[in-house]
Amino acid sequence: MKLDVVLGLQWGDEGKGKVVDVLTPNYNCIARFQGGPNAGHSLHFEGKSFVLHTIPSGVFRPNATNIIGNGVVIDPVIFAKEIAGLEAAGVNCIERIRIAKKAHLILPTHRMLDAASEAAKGKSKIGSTLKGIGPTYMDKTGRNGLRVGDIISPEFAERYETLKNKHIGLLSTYEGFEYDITDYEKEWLAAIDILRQFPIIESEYVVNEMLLGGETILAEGAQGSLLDIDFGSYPFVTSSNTICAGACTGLGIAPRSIGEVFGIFKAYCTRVGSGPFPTELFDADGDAMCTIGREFGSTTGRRRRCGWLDLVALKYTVMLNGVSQLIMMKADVLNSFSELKVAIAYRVNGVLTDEFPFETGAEIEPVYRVFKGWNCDINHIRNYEDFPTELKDYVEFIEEQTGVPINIVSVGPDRAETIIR
Ligand code: 2SA
Ligand code: MG
Repeated sequence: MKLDVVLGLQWGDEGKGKVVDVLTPNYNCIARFQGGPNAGHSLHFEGKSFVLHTIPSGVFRPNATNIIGNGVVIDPVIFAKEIAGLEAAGVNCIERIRIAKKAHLILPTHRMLDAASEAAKGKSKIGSTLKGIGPTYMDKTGRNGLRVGDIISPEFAERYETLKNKHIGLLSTYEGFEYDITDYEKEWLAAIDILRQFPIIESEYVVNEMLLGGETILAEGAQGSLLDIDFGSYPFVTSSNTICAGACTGLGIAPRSIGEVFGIFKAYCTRVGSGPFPTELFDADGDAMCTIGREFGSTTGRRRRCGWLDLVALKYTVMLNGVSQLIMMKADVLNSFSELKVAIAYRVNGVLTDEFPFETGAEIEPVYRVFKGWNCDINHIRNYEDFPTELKDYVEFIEEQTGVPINIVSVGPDRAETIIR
């Protein structure tokens, strides 16, 4: 068997949680391969809402195994809170969740380093989620990190102290930065004991054996491709590879084991945090997208910046990921718009281009193609054939531009409001 990948093609919050939930009946295993509690995957069903940060979105399906892969960074406190919430909702977590030994741990001091670094940057801050993601990946690549597999070692306490003290030394170089980790550290140490109760596995063997045995696996991306450490608008990115290639290193599978690549995008764009956003709106249309689409960060509650669909960016991430099927989310948010715009090129410092620019400081002016809006409620529609012509035109234009079919269109937050063509 091959492993399928589902990922976001914009700046995150494309609706990965909902799609994974819709796709999970087809899979024996759902695996996260990068990122950590900076992610917020929202799921709505049976009138209830859940937000997952570290745990894969397959956890609500009784027969699926959920793996937190080696490419993920875990904050035990956030993990334990998520577990408590799920258990309270009747989900048997111990039975359904497996954690990679090689996944790295976010220490309380990593969170402080994230905050100190952001504060020191002032106006040019990244707008990080302050979950300690950057400093944890820095320790991973700097070869200083602590991994989940280390928590069963008798030397764990000593190694924790060593790394913590190193961080305290670093923190003292940030003038005027005050912090106190006492309470969080207590919670953190208690949460390590909760983590220990879970099966801690050599996930690369488990994943490859599953594939050999004919089991189906879906790798679930977090954040979005435009936040990729290599290809996003650096430095306004996250610290992991969010693109499809990240599933290989974040789970230990070979590139030739990748099957379908599901690319998710919203019918418009949002971004939370700093950095370039060429099609961003600062007018009533942007406000309407934010209000109707409830565009607030599911981890931090921050208001998301909103704007028109950007095909320059979308074609770039379709290329980087080798997307084989597109999934369009939140089409219903545009129900009340009489006119829609889609960026088909940019003028970068006055020069026309259809490529995503290197310079984050460049003046980018989008070149728009204007579409007539469908201007009606589409939430109740259950077949593509019944879509208004204007929506079909919108969908088919994106397909033509990207060269990839849009096989799923979401017309509302509920599981049922998902049109599969
Ligand atoms: P970090 O915390 O170091 O990864 O932040 C670096 C940049 O990556 C952005 N980022 C995100 N963007 C969208 N959604 C994310 N998850 C949450 C959500 C975010 C939230 O689902 O809503 O609740 O605010 C996410 N995680 C990281 C971040 O904004 C920085 O621009
Ligand atoms: Mg999110």
